[in-house]
Amino acid sequence: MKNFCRVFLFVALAFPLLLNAEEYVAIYDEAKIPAYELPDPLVFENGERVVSAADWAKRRAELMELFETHVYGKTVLGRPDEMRFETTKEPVPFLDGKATLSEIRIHFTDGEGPFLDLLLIKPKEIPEGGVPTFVALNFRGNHSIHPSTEISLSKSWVTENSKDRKLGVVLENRATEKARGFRGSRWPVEKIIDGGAALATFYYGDIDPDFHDEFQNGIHQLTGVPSADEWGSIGTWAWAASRVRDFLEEDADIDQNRVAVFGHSRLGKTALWAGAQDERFSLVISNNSGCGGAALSRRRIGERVSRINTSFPHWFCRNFREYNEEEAELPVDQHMLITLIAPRMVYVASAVGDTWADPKGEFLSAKHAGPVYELLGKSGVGVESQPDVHEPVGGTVRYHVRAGEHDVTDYDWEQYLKAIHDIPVKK
Ligand code: GTR
Repeated sequence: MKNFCRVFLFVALAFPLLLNAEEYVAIYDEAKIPAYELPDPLVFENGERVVSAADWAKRRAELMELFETHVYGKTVLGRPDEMRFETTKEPVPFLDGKATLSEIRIHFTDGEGPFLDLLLIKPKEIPEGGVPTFVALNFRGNHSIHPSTEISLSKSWVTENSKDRKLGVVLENRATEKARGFRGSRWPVEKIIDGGAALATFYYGDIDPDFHDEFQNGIHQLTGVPSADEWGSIGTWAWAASRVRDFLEEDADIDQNRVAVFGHSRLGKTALWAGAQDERFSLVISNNSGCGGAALSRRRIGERVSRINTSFPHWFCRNFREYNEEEAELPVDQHMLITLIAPRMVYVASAVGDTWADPKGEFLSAKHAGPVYELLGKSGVGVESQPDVHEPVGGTVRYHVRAGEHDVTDYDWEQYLKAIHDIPVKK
């Protein structure tokens, strides 16, 4: 018996160690970053310098193609001719009457086939010129942002982890009634309404459920399996944000000059890519977006290209895998993604405890986008080094790092509300 116990103990202890042998080891020590040189957004691929706004337009096109080919993949679908908007819930009073809530199903075909459900919450009083609006992607279904039973419970496939099972919010990959509002802490809806903005939110899984099925489900049903330089899931989610933007164009209540796109984490990566491609977003908000988002790939801190492509093989285009251990070979780095948004406003936000996403790398991207903004007569972050916690910086390019973990908090939203009102009015 004693021997059996010994063997049992040995197996129990050794097995996880064996399993961990291949485990990814993240670097957090700045001293371990190999020397790197960032590619210059203001130098053409042929080595010539960008010296004017006209040059920049050409360089921007060059960079866009590089990101399409090597990182996110080409967006293979435009606005489908068959796209139609079905109001599934006419506006009802919400938040004690200070807001209205409505639901719209955006169909991408004239039949059954893929659609997204948009939840639109607007202040009751619409100011002259319309209300600034956040287009925001959510992780767990529209019902997860607020407990109101006015919000339809999503019927789409949703992720299910052990925590969800314990809470009873997801059963066999479907949301339950208990899921209403369970992600409410990330969505201070009342603060947004009191802050004079509207919220247009949708569940990213409506477009492409977030697991790798070799691109069979979601919007891929319309476009087929992508080739190596065509979109992965991030590309599809970004495309969906643009279809929501299409819908908002037809709504007279919306301030068309002040529409932001917002996302957290993988959806922060998505927001940046959506904002880079779609110039109708006049503010682009990346909340804790990390690797493949705002963080510089060449720093290799926390999550690296190799790790993200292994854990999430469906997010980026297949070509991105070529850079798994070869960040220095990338023809771009993530500061250049931010330059694609210029001269429009961009907000990069980090959290001190979110080391996996490399907060300093996120700051440096925002900073190194500065020269392009300056060339176009706008301001960058305006500081040399990462500011202290809760000290937002910048003008057209903004940045803050807050206390706490990988999350979205009221503090973050307070800054985004200020930013959306600061979007310059077009003359
Ligand atoms: C992590 C992933 C990050 C980030 C995050 C999220 O597992 O490594 O890149 O995207 O998920 O989206 O919550």
